[in-house]
Amino acid sequence: MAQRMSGGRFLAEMLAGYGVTHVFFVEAILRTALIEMEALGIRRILTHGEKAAAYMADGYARMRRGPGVCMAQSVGAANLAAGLQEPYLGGSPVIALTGCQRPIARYRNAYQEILHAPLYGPVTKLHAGVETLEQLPFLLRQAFREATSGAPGPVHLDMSGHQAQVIEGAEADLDVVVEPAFRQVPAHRPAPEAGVLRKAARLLGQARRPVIVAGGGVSASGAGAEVVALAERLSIPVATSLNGKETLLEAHPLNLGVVGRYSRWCANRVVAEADLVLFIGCSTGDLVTHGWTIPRPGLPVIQIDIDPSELGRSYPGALGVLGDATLAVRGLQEAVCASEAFRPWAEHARLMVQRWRDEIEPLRTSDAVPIRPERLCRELTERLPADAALVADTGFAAIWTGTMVYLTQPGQRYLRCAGSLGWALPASLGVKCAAPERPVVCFTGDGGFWYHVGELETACRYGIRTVTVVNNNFALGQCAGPIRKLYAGRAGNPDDLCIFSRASLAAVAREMGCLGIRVEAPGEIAPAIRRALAADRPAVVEVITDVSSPAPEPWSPSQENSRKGP
Ligand SMILES: Cc1ncc(C[n+]2csc(CCOP(=O)(O)OP(=O)(O)O)c2C)c(N)n1
Repeated sequence: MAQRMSGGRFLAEMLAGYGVTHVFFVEAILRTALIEMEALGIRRILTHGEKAAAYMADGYARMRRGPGVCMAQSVGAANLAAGLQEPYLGGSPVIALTGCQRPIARYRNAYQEILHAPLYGPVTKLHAGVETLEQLPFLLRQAFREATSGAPGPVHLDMSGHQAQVIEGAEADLDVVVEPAFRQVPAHRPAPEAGVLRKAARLLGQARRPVIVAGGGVSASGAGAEVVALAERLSIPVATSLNGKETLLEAHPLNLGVVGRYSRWCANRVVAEADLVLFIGCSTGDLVTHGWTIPRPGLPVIQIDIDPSELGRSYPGALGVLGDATLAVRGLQEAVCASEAFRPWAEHARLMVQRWRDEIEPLRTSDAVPIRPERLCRELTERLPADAALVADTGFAAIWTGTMVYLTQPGQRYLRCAGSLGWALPASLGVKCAAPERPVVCFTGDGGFWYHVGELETACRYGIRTVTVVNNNFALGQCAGPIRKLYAGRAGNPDDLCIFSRASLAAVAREMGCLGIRVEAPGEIAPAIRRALAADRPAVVEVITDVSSPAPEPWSPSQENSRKGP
């Protein structure tokens, strides 16, 4: 039944109806809607920048596997759009709401406004203008629908009035109709065609050295158990993308680890040796395939994906299985015959992983000062609670955590930056908002930490108790090596391009109200992490490491050093 209500009330009721518990924003936007939201129990998280608000909504969305909402007024729209690049690349259902000048003000030097469409086009699945309140019900539902359906991603609604006041201030007879399917990802679970599954089973049966590469689509679908069951049934080794790391536990004998450019050499070698690769919910971009060399072009490939446009994208001729990963893998399991044929191959792969483990063990147990990042990863592995979410920044932070922090418990989650340095700190706040009962640990370099350091004040203000572990080498570590190499023999100062001051990040954090601990010796890491996890406020553990401890280069089929710069 339609009811007379304001746009602000309608928006608040719809968000509550779709299960949104937090919104992330910078003033001044949708003020009356925010007041209505308070009455409905939605928490309003006021941030220190629109990009951070987008990252928080992104972390929130990835953790919940459901929509996250961020908002900005017109002049903040460009900052907010910048923050949508990350959820766009990460396939995260973020809904961005902005204000824009009324049509009569546009193209007349309207105060504080440029065109929004060109900013949002490349980073959203849907960008729509809301000129009248009557449009809002349709466009808001469409926003939830598009964000959560198929391959999830950000959407944007540009609402009339630079603070969206035209929409929220208007009144109309409105029905609060919520479509529950779009409260979470996946909104739908399309089943693959039986004939295609039979073909895939046949191809798999003809292989001698198959490998599974599991991506973020496995997590999004909740298909981890199905992937492990299929792998176990046939003894197929499993590599993952960084986003797919949650798929199986570290100790699983079929787990090869992360493959691609940010990877373990053992995973790269085994996937390169495979004679068939089964990608499951994996984007086949250059990061996971190490520049499309692993697997090599032309190798038989089967690809399971919910997005038809991904099937064959980088491996033309791939057998495409369109559908939800859980249903597709279950269907494939039913279509294959259990077999021992791949056992020797799986054993070969396991030994390769064991060799990698033996090789890095001395670094994981190193007592060196400055601390080795590998030792930090081991300490973090051992302290990570069974239900923790680990949120990792990009660059070395992704390599260290992706390859050397082990997930040992089925309840642990791993959420990693798709590539935007500085994402992890604000994203971890969003993750904690989505799962307040879980311990949330952010892992970042100091370069990443500095981006949004002010959000620690936000965390303190709202009591968002995250633990931030900073691998502090006082430098853009991933860049320092290549920059110094480029300078070799040339006069000048490479440090200008990549070295920071030795400011104490723990002290900066303390000033904002956090628990801040600086750690300089390996034996201090465990007690510091324990204290941080038990703290009654957000905590920062600053671990001093050495910029001359770079993360390992990826193994290439050509054995050439083919790592691209960050
Ligand atoms: C928005 C953005 N700008 C620049 C980069 C390039 N980049 C990748 S890693 C990196 C250095 C990271 O330094 P830090 O966070 O201190 O971590 P470390 O490498 O020292 O572990 C840079 C500048 C990026 N990925 N994203």
